Amino acid sequence: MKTTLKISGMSCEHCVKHVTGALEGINGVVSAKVSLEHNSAEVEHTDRVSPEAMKAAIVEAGYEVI
Ligand SMILES: [Cu+2]
Repeated sequence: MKTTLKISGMSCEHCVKHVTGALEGINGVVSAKVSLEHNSAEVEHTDRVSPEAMKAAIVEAGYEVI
């Protein structure tokens, strides 16, 4: 499955790495492509991963899902 999330609060490549790591740390996430330019994350994951779990990981990392 693929989910695209809109993220606010990222300002540099460090933020991108932080968000990528947070998403890829979720059990069931295969990969996360985070774009600073588009303020988005394209997440490939199994159907066991809920959008809420991905949002929670991003919020926990210090960013916002919009
Ligand atoms: Cu940053």
